[in-house]
Amino acid sequence: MITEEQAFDRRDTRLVLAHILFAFLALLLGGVAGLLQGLVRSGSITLPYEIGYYQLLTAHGILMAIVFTTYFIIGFLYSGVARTLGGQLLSISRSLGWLGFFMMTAGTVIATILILLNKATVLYTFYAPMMASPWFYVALVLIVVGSWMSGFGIFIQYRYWKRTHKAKLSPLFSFMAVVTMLMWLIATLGVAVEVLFQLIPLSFGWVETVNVTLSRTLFWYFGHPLVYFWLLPAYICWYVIIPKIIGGKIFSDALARLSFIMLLLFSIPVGLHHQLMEPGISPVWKYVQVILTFMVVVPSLMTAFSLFATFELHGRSLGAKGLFGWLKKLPWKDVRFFAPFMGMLIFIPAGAGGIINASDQMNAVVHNTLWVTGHFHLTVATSVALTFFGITYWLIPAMTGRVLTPLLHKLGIAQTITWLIGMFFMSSSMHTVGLLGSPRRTAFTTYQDHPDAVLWMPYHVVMAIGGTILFIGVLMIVMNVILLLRAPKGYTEYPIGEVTETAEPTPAIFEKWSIWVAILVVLIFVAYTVPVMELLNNPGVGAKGMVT
Ligand code: HAS
Ligand code: CU
Repeated sequence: MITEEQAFDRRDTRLVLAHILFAFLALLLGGVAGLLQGLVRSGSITLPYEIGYYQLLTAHGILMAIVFTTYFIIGFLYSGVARTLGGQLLSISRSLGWLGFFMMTAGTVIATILILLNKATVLYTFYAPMMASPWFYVALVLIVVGSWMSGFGIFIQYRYWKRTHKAKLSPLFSFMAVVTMLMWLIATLGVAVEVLFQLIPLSFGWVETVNVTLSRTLFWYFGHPLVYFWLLPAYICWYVIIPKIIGGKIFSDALARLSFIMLLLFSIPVGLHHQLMEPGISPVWKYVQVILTFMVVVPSLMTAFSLFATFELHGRSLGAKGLFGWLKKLPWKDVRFFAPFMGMLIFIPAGAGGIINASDQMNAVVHNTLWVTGHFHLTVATSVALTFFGITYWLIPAMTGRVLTPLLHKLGIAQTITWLIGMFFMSSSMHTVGLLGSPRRTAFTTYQDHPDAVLWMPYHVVMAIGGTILFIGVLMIVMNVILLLRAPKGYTEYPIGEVTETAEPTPAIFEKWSIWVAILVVLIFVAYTVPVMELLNNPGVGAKGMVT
């Protein structure tokens, strides 16, 4: 039976579904680009109609890493905020959600058209002095400002709930949603400055040259927290949703909030770990930011600890014996668990790879090689993507009043396994060939049959095989989404976990936002003031923009 309280307001359903379905459309288009570029890179095909490799690579990066993720995240956060903060969205929050949706969609459509016209072949990092059509940057502004609107909608709903529930602890999901959007807001300021004050003036021809290192520093001030913007919603699923799905409890509310606060504080002042190999930034500041990078690893280790605790406590309550007996008690046939769990499992080697990247000496080995591409296909394209897929299996039915059938569970598990196999081939060959020196962001070439390049070729072929399997995985998830929309009518629960009874109460300080934002601002100033001053005072010879 569907009770009033369980069913979603239809207007909220529409908003959430619009975001989720748009995300999967982007995944499909981005997947086509990914397939083609894997085949080109391995020398298996050449592209027709003068389509360029880098054009595809730009489309793939923007559609997957920016569009798929951002739409999915906003849809998911809105659903959970509606569910946990009063059962439905305030009309102002809903309106801001739609405003954000339309702004982001306008931006996405313009950006995609320009990429297809080969007027924005600058990859998803749009490094200067490469120069796209100015309208591409305007489109990016629309996407970013649109996402802010959705963020404001979430903040307003949260503040209203806090006002009307004096002295009560906010629900964990909503707290985490606020942290995610707050981090996003503060992080995107960097890229906004880069785009508004450097790239738009350059591409419109208002200025002659651009300070390249400064633009990259502003980009990575945003670019690292960007990866946590993808990760935190997956963590929300792992902390809040998964315990409920397995029938267990959240290990500790306070630990979960502390880890999110630490992620908020340490995600931003670390961007220089993407610029360790760059001249023009003094090593002292790289060192400071590497230390902070190792700080941001701590909350992920806490997350791993907390998840193990949830799984083990649950398993033991069902009578599991021995060190790993609890593993047998987990619901392996439930795709809502299986897909995100595989994401967690992969996050162990993925995170280890990140720690390697962040270590200066080792970064010298892996920087700008396919190793890094392997790293982010494990992190965002496996840990995060599989978690988002896992969410989709209950989110769409819960929002639309349908049920997840046993057949869909099986199809979902098959999709997850396909993804894992494809990623195994693709990512492990990327990691290996990266160590052998094969560069990233490069189209097919034999380097005049240089012996090193000859060594790389078989790995590039394996990458293409993995990429092809992954493309089948994309088609499978898109098919599953369509089947979910047509699943039989019925009631599906929105799984929100409860905390173990024995956990310590959560200190109220976690919701003293002014304190955390103040500490964050101090950290940002400590980490960035001197390096940015150095870059401003020593712009060297500014570079002229160039169209690739
Ligand atoms: Fe990264 C480059 C460092 C995490 C994404 N990263 C990238 C790029 C992307 C990306 C997209 O320091 C390329 C950007 C570009 O285009 O140039 N990364 C790190 C570090 C971490 C890290 C230290 N990255 C991520 C995440 C991403 C992501 C998350 C996306 C979602 N990364 C770097 C560096 C570079 C970089 C350098 C620049 C490289 C270069 O030279 O260009 C850390 O946050 C990782 C911490 C994670 C852990 C793992 C915890 C494990 C958990 C799972 C528990 C499992 C359970 C299941 C419970 C410590 C929580 C167990 C069950 C059993 C049965 C065992
Ligand atoms: Cu980073």
